[in-house]
Amino acid sequence: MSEAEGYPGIGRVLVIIPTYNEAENIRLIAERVRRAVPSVDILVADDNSPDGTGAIADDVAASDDHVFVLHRPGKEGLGAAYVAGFGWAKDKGYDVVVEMDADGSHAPEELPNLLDALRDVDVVLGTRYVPGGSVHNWPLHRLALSRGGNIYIRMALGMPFKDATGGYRAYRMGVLDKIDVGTVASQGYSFQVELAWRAYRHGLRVAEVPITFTERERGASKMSGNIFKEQLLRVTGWGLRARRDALMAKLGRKQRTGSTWP
Ligand SMILES: Nc1nc2c(ncn2[C@@H]2O[C@H](COP(=O)(O)OP(=O)(O)O)[C@@H](O)[C@H]2O)c(=O)[nH]1
Ligand SMILES: [Mg+2]
Repeated sequence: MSEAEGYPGIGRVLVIIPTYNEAENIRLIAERVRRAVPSVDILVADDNSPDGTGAIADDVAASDDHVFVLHRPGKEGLGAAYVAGFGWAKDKGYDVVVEMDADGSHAPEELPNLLDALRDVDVVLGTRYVPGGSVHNWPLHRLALSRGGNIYIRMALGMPFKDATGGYRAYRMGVLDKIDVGTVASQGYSFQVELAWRAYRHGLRVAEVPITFTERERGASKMSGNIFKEQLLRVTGWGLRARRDALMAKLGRKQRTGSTWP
């Protein structure tokens, strides 16, 4: 297959990398992605980073016609950057979008594993918490927060995924319309949970593929207490609503069939 047709059996792939103050990382990650899978394109979605990430990304794009930059006016959170990137991908006719962090936590060298798995499904979640997956250089409290968060999500939502908060994923483009991604309200990392939840509720085919997550060596994390709180509140709300809907559906059915409901 020629490079113009994209990744074999998958088509044209756009790797979206959201950035906020990733000046020390953006050049390296773009190079690693291009080396690992030369057929993919990259879109850097930068929120006008004060450290000049956007200008460095422009520089990379100027010397590589597979790299593009979406300049956004200011910091609006990971979710908004991805939604804008998805819209860009749709306009340009890509077949698949990939989410990837800029800080090297998601190894571009593992991207073929995600894309190969996508041949049989609609969404691939890169997963730290299945056999073969791993987390490196995270302090214990961060690991506990992530693992505990995922256990809570499984309990609250009754969805089977082992890693619903991860940010290394591949989606077929058609999926994003099906789950109406433009209406996703989450700002921070609950964006990832919301997309997994919508995919699950729509009965889409979702696969989890093991990944090796390595904490950043350069630059600062944007994780905050508020981001964690947003996730907790939203997940609890979705879980309660799902239970209420299930109950209403059950009661409605009983009413119609004239069973025990008065
Ligand atoms: N465009 C944009 N990118 C963001 C924002 N917040 C985080 N990111 C990017 O999202 C990715 C993950 O963020 P990071 O700080 O590494 O979070 P952590 O890995 O959970 O500690 C990185 O590429 C960040 O630069 C934001 O508000 N806007
Ligand atoms: Mg990170």
